[in-house]
Amino acid sequence: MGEHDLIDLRSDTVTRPTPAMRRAMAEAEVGDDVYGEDPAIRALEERVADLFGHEAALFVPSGTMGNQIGMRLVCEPGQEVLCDADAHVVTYEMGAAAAVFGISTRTVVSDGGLLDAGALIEQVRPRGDWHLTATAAVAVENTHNRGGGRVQPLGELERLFAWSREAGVAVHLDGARIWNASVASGVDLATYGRLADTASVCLSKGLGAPVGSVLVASAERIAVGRLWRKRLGGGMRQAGVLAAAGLHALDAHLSRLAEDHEHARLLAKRLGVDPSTVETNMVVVDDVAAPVVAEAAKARGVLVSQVSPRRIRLVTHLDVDRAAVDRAGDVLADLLDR
Ligand code: TLP
Repeated sequence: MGEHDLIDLRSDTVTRPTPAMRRAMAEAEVGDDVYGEDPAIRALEERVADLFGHEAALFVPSGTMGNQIGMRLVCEPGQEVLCDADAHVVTYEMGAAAAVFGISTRTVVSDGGLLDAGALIEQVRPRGDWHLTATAAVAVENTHNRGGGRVQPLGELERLFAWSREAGVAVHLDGARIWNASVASGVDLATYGRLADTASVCLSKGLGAPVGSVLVASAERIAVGRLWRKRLGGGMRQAGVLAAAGLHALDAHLSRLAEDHEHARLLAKRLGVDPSTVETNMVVVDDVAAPVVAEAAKARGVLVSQVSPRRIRLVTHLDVDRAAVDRAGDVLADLLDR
């Protein structure tokens, strides 16, 4: 079996550009984006800023860079960002906030990543105290990765944002999969956008672009973000080929995310996982010997990711069609004795 016959459910990051996307990339009008002269990048930044109701946007190479610059824009070194204990920004970003920016993070244990605005607010520490590390920002992840692709309740997001205005604390949204949240909940992107000061959204997850994320914020903040991107080595030149992939993804791949969600529910049903726990494109299977299952599944052509020794994660995406979902379901059901 060749590499391309594998059904890769490890992540929605693994998608390859479709022929139509490759054509759009090949035809992109490009310029030097460090000079601000790449028309495709400019078009993408404007479009994404508009979608989320923000003044400006910045194309960055990865969601990690989008999150880290986004947090730096609302938090000074020596201050803290508060988030849930399973957040991507503290779990999978290599301690970047501390290592790169001198930002302290403090975490609050949540129920499967679900935002509880009250619980976060309770932990916020004020500025101007002689002893305390001031909480400058709160970070929220939607959908929540380690929460199994859960959509954050709109009411909690609204509560947190309304409170943050009074308190002078900023809100950063890790919206790597905000598209999935919007398609699943019917809440539009602008509504999610206006509930955050800075938001990082990824083109290279469910939307299927090969590379790239976009940070949205006020024009003033994005101008500073541009400096940080350059400092970090994220200033790219003829990056319009990547922006063209992103623009194509927004045109062609946004509404089809509903199909990925349907596929995830089908997989869940097949594996005896309660489908009501599957809100978007992820299925989490607990109480399994993750390394054993992953190895055995791989031998039978299905790749899954191990989130912990007892948990595997299956992610549906553009490169997994209904037939592949059925085949993967059969293999995994057999292995898991379901
Ligand atoms: N998540 C990856 C891994 O890092 C775990 C995955 O396979 O799910 N925010 C969220 C919520 C994410 O899930 C990810 C990627 C990122 C940010 C970072 O994006 P990249 O990989 O582009 O830096």
